[in-house]
Amino acid sequence: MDCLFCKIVEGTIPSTKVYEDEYVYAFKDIQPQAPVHLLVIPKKHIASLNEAEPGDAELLGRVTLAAQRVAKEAGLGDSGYRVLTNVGKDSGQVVFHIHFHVLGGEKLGALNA
Ligand code: DGP
Repeated sequence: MDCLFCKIVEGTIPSTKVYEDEYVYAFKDIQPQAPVHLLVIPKKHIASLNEAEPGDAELLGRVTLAAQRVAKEAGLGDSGYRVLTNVGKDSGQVVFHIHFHVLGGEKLGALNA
């Protein structure tokens, strides 16, 4: 499958890893939109939240808790942070392997910016 984030998980495309376990991979976004901008993904290829299925519930829980973990490890636990996933063309999703952005390190702007 020709998927950028699958290649990052495999290591054939380099990334700056901040966390990895059996199910989840997290790394620095290459085009940061905030002082801290991380991406947290399941290693399993799911194109977007639209394609997630009930059987992915535990996996997505793991991804969500990994987002909490990397945010805290980046020092955002007290100041707060934003976790979001873009879904489809109106959201601006450009990489079709589900990913959760973790943004923080400054006062964040309005959600619909
Ligand atoms: P989205 O618009 O939600 O699909 O966000 C995709 C994000 O992926 C965007 O913030 C930039 C980031 N990105 C794209 N290509 C690469 C890459 O090769 N490496 C890393 N680390 N991030 C990437």
